[in-house]
Amino acid sequence: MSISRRKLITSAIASAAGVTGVAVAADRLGLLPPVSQALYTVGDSLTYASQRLLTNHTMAREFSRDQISKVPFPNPTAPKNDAFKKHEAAGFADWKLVVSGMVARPATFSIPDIKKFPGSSQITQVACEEGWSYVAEWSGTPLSHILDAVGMDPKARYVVYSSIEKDWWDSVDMSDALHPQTILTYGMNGAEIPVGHGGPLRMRVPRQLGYKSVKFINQITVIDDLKSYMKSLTPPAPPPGYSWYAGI
Ligand SMILES: Nc1nc2c(c(=O)[nH]1)N[C@H]1C(S)=C(S)[C@@H](COP(=O)(O)O)O[C@H]1N2
Ligand SMILES: [Mo]
Repeated sequence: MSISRRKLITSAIASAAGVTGVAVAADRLGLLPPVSQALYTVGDSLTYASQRLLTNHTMAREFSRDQISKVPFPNPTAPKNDAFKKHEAAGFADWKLVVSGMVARPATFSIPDIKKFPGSSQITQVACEEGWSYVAEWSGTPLSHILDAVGMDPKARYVVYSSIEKDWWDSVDMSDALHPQTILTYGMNGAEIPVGHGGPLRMRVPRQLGYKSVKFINQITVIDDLKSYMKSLTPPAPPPGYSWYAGI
């Protein structure tokens, strides 16, 4: 999106509501980021709102095969916990993805189960907030297929996805959860996804920064209220510092 269009929309929302009324107006329209991590200002909220208005249906850039990075950078490598090491030693034969929350039919999927859903591949970039990036081909199944299979409640607003590393989880709104490029990924560059890059199962959210693409996924929870969900966790939420919305 061009900066000038974003500015235009931002100032349109601002002048329509008056600066103090902006947050209220944006919230009514479903355009406020659901969790603010201390540093959110009116400006950040407006950026989120204008991004959302303009980019609901846009696609992340896709690259050609000759642009795939020769040496992608894993950050960090495999989880150090024993549960993960056991799974790795067993070739991930018992890896399970548990899907629950606001769904009609909570379910548990193995990796072969997930591979039965229609597949999708993309050559997209992982861009870390630290400034580095790489391009790889990712294959998996769109998250939307899994959500369809479990009968997601139409009132649900967020999809939380968690890894076997307890402090690594994140969430997206329905614009990203149902987006065709948001895929549960089991393949990378034509092979199984290596452990360093999130094998056996990784969420790829290519329209947002790398940290939203959580690795080693074993749980998906469909919810409508992110704030209370975060409060219900012990410890309450991941450490602040990363903004919830990281659109690129
Ligand atoms: N489970 C888990 N997922 C994670 C991370 C992590 O440490 N643990 N790091 C995140 C960050 S900050 C980035 S930039 C990308 C890096 O992806 P890569 O390891 O394929 O380079 O993974 C994201 N997903
Ligand atoms: Mo990152």
